[in-house]
Formats: sequence, structure tokens, C-alpha cells
Amino acid sequence: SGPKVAIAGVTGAVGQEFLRVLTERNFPYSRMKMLASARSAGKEVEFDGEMYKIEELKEDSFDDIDIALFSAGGSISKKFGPIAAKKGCFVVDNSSAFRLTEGVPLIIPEVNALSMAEYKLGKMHGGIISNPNCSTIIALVAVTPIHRAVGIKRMVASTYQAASGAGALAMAELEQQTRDVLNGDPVTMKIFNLQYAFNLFSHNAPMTDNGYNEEEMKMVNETKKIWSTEDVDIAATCIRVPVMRAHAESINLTLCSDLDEKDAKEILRSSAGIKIIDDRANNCFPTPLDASNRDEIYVGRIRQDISQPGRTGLELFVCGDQIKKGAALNAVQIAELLL
Ligand code: 2RA
Repeated sequence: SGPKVAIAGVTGAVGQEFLRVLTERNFPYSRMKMLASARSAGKEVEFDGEMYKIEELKEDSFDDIDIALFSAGGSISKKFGPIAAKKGCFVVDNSSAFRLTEGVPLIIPEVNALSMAEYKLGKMHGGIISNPNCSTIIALVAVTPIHRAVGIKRMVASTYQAASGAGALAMAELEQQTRDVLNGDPVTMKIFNLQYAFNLFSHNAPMTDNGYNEEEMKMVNETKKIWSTEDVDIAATCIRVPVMRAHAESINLTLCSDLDEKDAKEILRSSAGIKIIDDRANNCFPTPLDASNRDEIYVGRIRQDISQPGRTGLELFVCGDQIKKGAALNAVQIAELLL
């Protein structure tokens, strides 16, 4: 009796994670449809104890679908998202295609589920809901409780982004390059035209004309839309680091009013989707391996910013699984809001 669900881009890293998360959360589907490019059509994929034949993603793929989870790249979302929505399908889109489009909800359930109220109240009969970028989700799950408590005037984020954000081939290249280096072999470079193993580099997203790259501008623009305010100053530096699955982010906050670090920690400890690892005595703080394959965002290094007056500055260090909460889990949680 549950919704008929389609996965668009089922063979990709996020597409595969959609299947794992839907199973983990016992999502109440009545039918599943696996969609991918012509190249993958005909191949089989296992889900919930059954084998499914992958179908080629076409205009009529969504005729009888209630909810479609998309992670097949921006051009596929741009082309097929509106077609599916017009047929009454709710599209949860992991691409950046519609994130900043007026009227398209950009949702992190723990943060702004109410922004899709018209969808939850059944007033909409089909439509697109966008999944924010992974680095935005990971930062905002951690800092929104602080924003709600005392207001955030300025956020500066430095990210340490895993290979998974660049796709399965980038993860494979990191592994191969690491082996090459350890074996003293020439380093294979196909995805990034530089060495990734034992190295790090400015995020591979295209540069924009203000000296920031698109990944950094996503954090700036998506945060303002999700918090529905222009009254917060945001800057970001996104770096690709030789880690497999989970992003890490160092976040500096300027608050609208004083907040003691102990109170901040208590607020975070009792907030949805967060796990605290903040043990100064043992120098024990979040790591990407703690966060990998986990639902929660791990938060630590919670401390007053000593460069700011009084208690108006706060610093955090957070880790979150890029494929899970950074993409597939957040999208499935949005789909759960449509049930
Ligand atoms: C990255 N945010 O980490 C991208 C993935 N969508 O490169």
C-alpha cells in the first residue's frame, strides 16, 4: 500500500546507498523501479531480497511512480525532474540542478522540514524537492541548533572532503595511487591530473569569478536559502583530502549574543542527528572513520574562539559521511516526510 518508488541513477555511489538506506529504514514502498543510462539497462541489481532488472531512464519511466530519488547528475535531473513532477511524482533530487530555484524546497529534515509544509500537508501533487550539497548538510546539521539558540552572524568553514564526493572512480584512484606510491610505481592519474595519495588540493569544482569555487559558493548560497535569511555572512574554503567516505569541516562562528562553550555543548548534545566526541583530556575528537557509514554528524573541538570578544565566538570540528547523511540518507529522510 506504500508509494511506488523509482531510483534514477541506481548504479552510482549514491544510487547504491539509496538502496542500502531504504532497506535499513524499512521504507514502506509498494513497488521499486531501478533506472539508469542505456549502458546499464538490462543489468540486474539486488534490493530487499529481490533481483531487479535495471531499466533505461526515459520520459515515461515515471508514469506510475509516486516518489523518485534522483542522483544521476544535473543534466538528467534538469531533463527528467520536471517531466516526472508534471506526472504527479515527487522528485527528491540530489543534484544541484534546482537547489537555488525559487519555490523548490531545499531540505535538511533536522533543520527546515517546515519549508516543505505544503508538500507534507498534501497540497502538492508532484513536485521537486532538492537535497543540499553534502558539505552544506554536514555543516548545518551541526551549527543550526546554535543558530536557533543565539543566532549566527558569520560562519567561516574549511572543509576536508573525501574522495567519495568525486565518485566511485575517485575512490578507486585514491586506492590505486596509494598502492603505486608504496610500491614505488609511477602514479596513475585519470580522475585528477595531480597526485591525490599522500597529498591534498583545492576542491576540483570549477572556479567562479570571485575566486571561490562552486563547492564553496554552494555552502554560501544554500545556507542562506535553508535558513531563509540573507543576514548571515558566510565564507568557505573546500579542500579535497585523501580520505575515502566522510568529510570533515572546521567551522568558526560569530554569534549574535554570548554563548558559553559548555552551554553550546549541551545544546549540541541534545540536538537531532548529532553525536558528540569532545574529550579534551584524552585529545579525542571526531575523525572521518568515526563518521563513515554512520547516520549522525560527529561534533567536537567545541570551544570559545579566543580571537573574538567575550563569548561571541565559537569553533567546532565536525565529521559526516558524505554518501550517507551527505546525500542518500538525507534524501530518504525527505521521502519519509512525504509518506
Ligand atoms: C564533493 N560535494 O564532495 C561534492 C559531492 N557532491 O565533491
